[in-house]
Formats: sequence, C-alpha cells, structure tokens
Amino acid sequence: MSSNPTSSTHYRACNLCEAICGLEIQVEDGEITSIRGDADDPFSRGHICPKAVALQDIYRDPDRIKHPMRRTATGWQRLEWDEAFDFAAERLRATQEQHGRDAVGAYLGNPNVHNYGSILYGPPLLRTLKSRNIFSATSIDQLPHHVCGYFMFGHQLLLPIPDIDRTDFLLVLGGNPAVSNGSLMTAPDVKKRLKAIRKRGGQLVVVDPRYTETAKLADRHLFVRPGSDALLLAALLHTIFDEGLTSTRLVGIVRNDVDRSAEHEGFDTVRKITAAFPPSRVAEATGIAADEIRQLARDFATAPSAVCYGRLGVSVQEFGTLCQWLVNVLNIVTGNLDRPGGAMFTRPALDLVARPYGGGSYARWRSRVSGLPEFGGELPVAAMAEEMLTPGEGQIRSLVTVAGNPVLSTPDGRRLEKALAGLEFMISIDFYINETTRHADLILPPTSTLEHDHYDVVFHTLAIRNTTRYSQPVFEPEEDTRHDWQILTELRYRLEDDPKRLERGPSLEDGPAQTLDAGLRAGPYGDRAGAEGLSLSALKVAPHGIDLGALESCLPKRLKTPDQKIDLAPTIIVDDIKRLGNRLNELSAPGSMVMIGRRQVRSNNSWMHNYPRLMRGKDRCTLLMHPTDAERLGVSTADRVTITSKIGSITAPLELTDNIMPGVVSLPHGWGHGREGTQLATARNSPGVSLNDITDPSRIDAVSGNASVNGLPVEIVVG
Ligand SMILES: Nc1nc2c(c(=O)[nH]1)N[C@H]1C(S)=C(S)[C@@H](COP(=O)(O)OP(=O)(O)OC[C@H]3O[C@@H](n4cnc5c(=O)[nH]c(N)nc54)[C@H](O)[C@@H]3O)O[C@H]1N2
Ligand SMILES: Nc1nc2c(c(=O)[nH]1)N[C@H]1C(S)=C(S)[C@@H](COP(=O)(O)OP(=O)(O)OC[C@H]3O[C@@H](n4cnc5c(=O)[nH]c(N)nc54)[C@H](O)[C@@H]3O)O[C@H]1N2
Ligand code: SF4
Ligand SMILES: [Mo]
Repeated sequence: MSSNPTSSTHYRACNLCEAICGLEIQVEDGEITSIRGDADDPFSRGHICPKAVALQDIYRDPDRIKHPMRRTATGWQRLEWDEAFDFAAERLRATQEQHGRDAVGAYLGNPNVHNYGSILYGPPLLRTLKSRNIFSATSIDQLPHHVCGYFMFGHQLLLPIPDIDRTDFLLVLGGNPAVSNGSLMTAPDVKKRLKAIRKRGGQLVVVDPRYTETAKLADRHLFVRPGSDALLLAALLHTIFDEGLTSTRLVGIVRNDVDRSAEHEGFDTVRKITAAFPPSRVAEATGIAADEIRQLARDFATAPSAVCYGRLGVSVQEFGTLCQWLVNVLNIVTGNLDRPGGAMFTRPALDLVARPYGGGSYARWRSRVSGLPEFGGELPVAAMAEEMLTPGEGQIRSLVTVAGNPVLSTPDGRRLEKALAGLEFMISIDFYINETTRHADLILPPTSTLEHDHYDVVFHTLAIRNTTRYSQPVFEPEEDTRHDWQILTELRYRLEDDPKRLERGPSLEDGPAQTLDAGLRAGPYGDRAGAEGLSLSALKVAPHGIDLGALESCLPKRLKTPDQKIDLAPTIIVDDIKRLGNRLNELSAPGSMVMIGRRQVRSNNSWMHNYPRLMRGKDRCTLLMHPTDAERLGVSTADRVTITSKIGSITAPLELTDNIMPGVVSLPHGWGHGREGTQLATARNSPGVSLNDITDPSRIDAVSGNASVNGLPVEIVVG
C-alpha cells in the first residue's frame, strides 16, 4: 500500500469501542501524521470520534511499558522475557500445588474483547489453570444479556440486536449511544442512524434518569427512577395484554410451559405475571405517570415495526436480568423479534454461535463466600475481593489480571486494593503501571494495538449489519516485544510444562490469523461453501471491509434450545418477580438520593486519561445534581461535596443541571488516578475520584450476580 518507502496509508479498524469504525492512517518516517475516518468503509462511512486520534498517543506514550517488570523492595526492575515467564509459571504452580487449583484466580478486563488474539488464546490459559475463581468485566456489564440469551434462545451469544436502520420505533432504556457509540449494538456513526429514524417518520423514545445526549435526539424522553425499569416494562406489557395489542406472529416458536392449556395463546405465563403490575401501581415508583406508560405501550405495539433496547443502565442495576428478559418479552409478544425493524440476530462471517464455543452454563458452582452463581465458567466480580480476603480452603492466594483495571472498575475498589496487597503473588498482562497493576509482582506488557493485526470476532456478532473486515498491523512490533496472544500462550506452555512445545515456543503457525482463516472458511460465507467465499486472503484484499447485507430473519433455525423453541418464561428468571414485587413499596417511597454513572466522549472506562489531547479542558469528574436538590441540601455550584455511601466517602466538585432527575446524582467512573505508585503522568495531573470507591459489592442482580453500581443510595454534604 505504500507509495514510497517513508510514507504509507493504512486502513484499519479502531478497536477502542464497540463501534469498530474504519480508519485511514497516514504514516511518514515511522510517525503517524494523520488519523481520519475511512470514507470507503461501507459500515462506518467515514465516522470517527476523538478517541481514535489518540491511538497514536497510545503507540508513543512514554509511560507505556515494553519489557517485563518485576516489583522489588527498591522499585520496578526490568526482567528478560524468559526469566519473567519462568518466574510467573513457577509462582503460579507453587500456589496451586500448595493450596489447590482454585487458589489462583484470574480477572479479564474489557480490552480483551477488542483483541482477537486475547479472545482466542485467553480461554486455553484459563483451561490450563482449571480454577473456579475466574472473573471478568462481563459481570459488571452485560452478564444479564448472556443469561437471557442462554435461557431463552439456548446460547449466551444469541443476543437480539436492534435493527435501528429500518425500525419505525426505537425505545431506549438505560443506554446513551450518542456518547458510548453503542453497546451490544455495533453501529458506527450511530447519531446519524438515530436521526435517520425520525427523518423517515419513525420515533425515538429514551427512558433515562438523565436527559442525555441521546435523549436530546429523541421525540420523547421520560425520566425514570433508577432501578425501577423492570416495573415500567412489566406495566408496558400489562397494558399490551390488557388492550389486546399482542401479535401472534411468534406464538408457534414459543415453548409450551407448564401453565399452558390447549386454547392458550402462547404467552400465558407472562400475561399472568404482568397482570400484577398495572401502570397505576408502578407510576409512583418509576416516576412516570400511568397515562404516559399506557400511551407508550400503545405507540410501541401499534408501530409498523418497533424495538426496545436496554443497555448498561438497565443491566448494571439490581434487576438487570429481569429488565433484559422483559425487554426480550416486549419485543416477542409484539411480534418484533426476528423481523426487519425489530430485534434481530446476526449471521457473522466467523460464527461463534455455530462453532463449538461455549453456549453458556449456569450455577455449575457457586462462589465460596456469598454463593453467587457461575455463568459460562466465570463467577461474578462482585465476589472477587471477598474470595481473596476470606481465609479457608479455596481462598484466592495468587491472581492473574489480563487487560483489566478492577481497582477502578469494580465495586469497593479500596477493599480490593487491600485484598491485592495481601496476595502471595500477582501477575498482570498490561502495558501500564496503573491503579491495579501497581500491586502486581510481575507485569508482562503486550505490544500496543497498531503493532498487531486485528479482527472483530465479537463485534461483528453484535452488529446492526452483517459485515466483515480484517486489518493488517500498521507498525512492526518493536524488537524483543510480545503480543498478548504470545504472552498468554507462552505462559500456558510453561504451566503445562510440555518440553516439545516449550522448545518451539508459540510460533506463528499457532497464531490467531490461522484460527481466523479456518473460522472464516468454515463459516456461513466461507470459501468451503463456494469458490467465491470468504477466507483470510479474501479479506486481506478488501481492507475497507465487506458489507454482507442487512440482518435477516433466521428463526427458529438459529435457536440453540433443544426443541428449537424460545423459552419465553424461564423459571430461574421468572422467580425473581417476587423480589421485584417486594421492592415496589420501597421504590415507591424514595427518600435518599441515589447515584448513577455516566460516560464521556473523551474517556474509555479507566484507561484513556493519559493522553494529553483527550485531557484538555476543565475537570470532567464532577457530580451532576438538580438545582432543587442543591437548594434542599444547601449546596451550590461553587462547592466541593462529600458523597457518602454505606461503603465510604469521596469528594467531588458539584455541577448543577436541569438535565438530571431530582433525587438522582451522577458521577463518571474510571477516575481516581491519584493513587500512590501509579505511573501515568498525564492522568495524575487531573486524577478525579473513583466512583467505585463507594459502590457496594453486596448490591447485585440476584439472578446473574451482576454488580449493581447504578441506583446507589448516597448522602451528600458540603466540603
Ligand atoms: N461504577 C461503574 N463501574 C463500572 C462501569 C460503570 O458504568 N460504572 N462500567 C463497567 C464496564 S461496562 C466495564 S466494561 C468495566 C471495564 O473494566 P476493566 O476492563 O477492568 O477496566 P478498563 O478501564 O477497561 O481497563 C483496561 C485495562 O487494560 C489495559 N489495556 C488496554 N489495552 C490493552 C491491550 O491491548 N492488552 C492488554 N493486555 N491490556 C490492555 C489498560 O492499560 C487497563 O489497565 O468497568 C465497569 N465498571
Ligand atoms: N466514550 C466512551 N464510550 C464508551 C465507553 C466509555 O467509557 N466511554 N465504555 C464502553 C463500554 S465498556 C460500554 S459497556 C458501553 C456502554 O454503553 P451504554 O450502555 O450506552 O452506556 P452509558 O453511557 O453508561 O449509558 C447508560 C445510561 O443508563 C442510564 N441509567 C443509569 N441508571 C439507570 C436506570 O436505573 N434506568 C435507566 N433506564 N437508565 C439508567 C445512565 O444515565 C446512562 O445514560 O460504552 C462503551 N463506549
Ligand atoms: S466511535 Fe469507537 S470505534 Fe469509532 S473511532 Fe471512536 S473509539 Fe473508535
Ligand atoms: Mo463495558
């Protein structure tokens, strides 16, 4: 692609968020001179956000480490790779020999999902460790979606994706795609796509305790009390059944359940359950008037096509699984699942649903201390610190973290820090010495993203169109560095102690590109199916990506349930309705203030605050509060306030705004870089505070064990 030896143009997917935008990167004399949106990418159409421009800063960051580092009494010391791998394997093996398999725990962070080498080579390492104490960011994020996919459709990755390009009615609960760029809905240039709904005569309705950037694009915005969405959804369904607005379109593929009688319509269990939640009964708790709820139900059910989409705000809360289940039920009983403009399943070129990857599993074991259920081989991260701190058999004594910063991203970060400090051994695969990895005995740093190839194994599976794209590396890796997959594999070989493999090392023949090629060729568009089909070499000559078309109806064939029917009312989920009923009264009498989070365009969870171009401007780690609350509490804009929960206190500057619901305050997560020993020079200049220093690990979604950081009761005082 290069026109002369010193100047070259590279087409490359951005791997920083789920939107997977195509980029055009210009390099001259080994330096990036420009990063732009790739106008020829058929999916992202030239869209880009400020974070992508910072890819060059990640590559050049003086704080990024490139060699193994060992923590010693006198500071960090560089190790050779061989020594480092030996040290790691020896210590992990010693822990397991002395205390058993489960004594080594692991935590996998979000960037793993954006790195196909890690997705393919992380699981084999975990299988070698054979520990039950595996955790990831999934359980403070989208776990309820997987639980619903598993129980309703038979596979944890069968997640219905909102067909926003064709819908007539989009109902968004607890998602802010205008800032997050979309999640479990890969939709580059999402703002334009949302605006297009209204342009073609459709409607966008947003339900959120904050009048968000997405709400500003909507026809209607409804403030909702945090944590009360399951009540709202139940009341919407109540109205739809009550007024005879259901569709029989999908009845034939909904499984019979025990309640079903001969003349039953197929939706009886759900009708019975939601009968207990008329709009008038939930109005106070949700903060939404009964008439508004009824009208919303009618508008949704009578639109030519409609889709309800619920994201982080309704997942990372106490009724996360109920919410995601009710979202699916709403789409199903109105006939909107698996049809254009509704919620649809993808057909990706590398198909994780068809391949022998895990379809899911539930409660095969439980966490030792709190009894939280396993899902898909992992335990909920809310249990991680207590599993380190509580003595006894099965206690975690050593930890492996891979691309994660749980000190800032999981509940009660301070307690986790205490737990990390007490470990026998900790190893982090990460390229920063940050709030978490500073506790490691050993850090193994991978290459940065532009130094390796890229394929979105996960996000094509979650995309609003079927597309595929492979990106070549922009830079050669620096000498004596390792990719994530190589680190994961080399560590595994050492633990397995297989002399033949050890001698050979992780060679490129074992590399992710080979696995990708095999997966593409065996996939639904693969060249095994026809001479013109997809393979890695076909993708290499199409660097802008290939559009494989709009999502298509695929039910019941794509269901993975044994009878190829949808389980509309899985017992494990339905049983949680009692808890919702019990909470109704409590939610109806809101007394205390509650805290929610928020995302920001120039942040990416905890780890992109070290790039000067993203950090210009005023302090962003502010507490949003409605003026009426400020008046009642006697605080004003100029104040710094102390925010106290059951777990602890933090202080933050106050920002008054009408855009937040009275009774609710909001602070972004991922800040708090002032901790001793963190080697992030730019981030430390505007450290902010960590919201997760006061979130409560005992607040969880009961069904999945997902952490519930939103809706946290707090008290606020000046100073
Ligand atoms: N209160 C509150 N807490 C939240 C959330 C919230 O909304 N509110 N959101 C939750 C969500 S959705 C998520 S996903 C989690 C995220 O939680 P985490 O995944 O634990 O946190 P990140 O901030 O994404 O940290 C990523 C880490 O990976 C490293 N890294 C970056 N790229 C690479 C790479 O290519 N290879 C390797 N090996 N390392 C890399 C970074 O240096 C950093 O240490 O936070 C959750 N926590
Ligand atoms: N710029 C940027 N983009 C990102 C990230 C980032 O940190 N920065 N993180 C990425 C990651 S890891 C993820 S998972 C996605 C998440 O993507 P989104 O789900 O779009 O995430 P948020 O912006 O946190 O939106 C959650 C919304 O839920 C609302 N909310 C909170 N509590 C409740 C409630 O009880 N009910 C309702 N109805 N709403 C509630 C909040 O006000 C907020 O508007 O974003 C990704 N994209
Ligand atoms: S929206 Fe996401 S994928 Fe697109 S450029 Fe920004 S960070 Fe990258
Ligand atoms: Mo996330």
